[in-house]
Amino acid sequence: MPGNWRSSTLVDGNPGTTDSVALAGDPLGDDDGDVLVKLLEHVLGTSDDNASEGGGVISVGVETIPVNDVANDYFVISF
Ligand SMILES: [Ca+2]
Ligand SMILES: [Ca+2]
Repeated sequence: MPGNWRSSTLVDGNPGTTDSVALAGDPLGDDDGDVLVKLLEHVLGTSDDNASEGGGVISVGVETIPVNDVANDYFVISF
């Protein structure tokens, strides 16, 4: 299978057409200022033109987590 193939988002696929949506603009930009970059908004299907969509979907932070009985600080991404 060629490396650029992917599964369709539609049941039974969409032969002869595409359902892909190209990302336009700076993938690291945040036009609506909701702290979610355009690339993540694209992946999540939210709008980078609307701060009420996407903000709060993903949060990042540092948490102290015990692993094998040793507690350390870890970078955590929650969604
Ligand atoms: Ca955004
Ligand atoms: Ca948004």
